[in-house]
Amino acid sequence: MRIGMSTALLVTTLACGAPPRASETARYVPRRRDVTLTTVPYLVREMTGVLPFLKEALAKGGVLEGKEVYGFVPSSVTVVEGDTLHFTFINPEDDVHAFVLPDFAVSLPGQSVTTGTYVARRAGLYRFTCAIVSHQPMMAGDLVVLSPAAIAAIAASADASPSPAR
Ligand SMILES: [Cu+2]
Repeated sequence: MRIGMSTALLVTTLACGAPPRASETARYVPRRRDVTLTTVPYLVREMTGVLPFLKEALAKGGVLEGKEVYGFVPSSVTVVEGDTLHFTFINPEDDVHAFVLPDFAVSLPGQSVTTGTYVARRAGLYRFTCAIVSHQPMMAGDLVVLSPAAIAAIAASADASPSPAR
């Protein structure tokens, strides 16, 4: 949902605004972004006592056979090209997870806090996933790396908005 709203805003802004001038795109200075992601169990074996339907769902022939549903919270992260992300990964329970981007991977042992640094070098939409096969494809999210030009267009659009009536 958050991605959809951000994308809609970006598309609307880009469609309505004039192209950013070179001086505007040069204004963005990449910065440090502190991002904390927590691995969260949603539909897992330990919850069969609370959610009785899970026993059948997780059993052989069930809709979650061989799988468990975990998520990353938050499941989307938005930054700007050139930013340096300082990740803190919190894995509060005993299953091992991993955080994997196309060019970055961190193992997340159970009951641990793990840190990692990543530079968002190119604008784009990147999927992050957990490397544990039984957690795929559900345990995933999106890293949105905006271009400096997109940031300039959004800022220009905000500047051009009429002031609220008094
Ligand atoms: Cu996982």
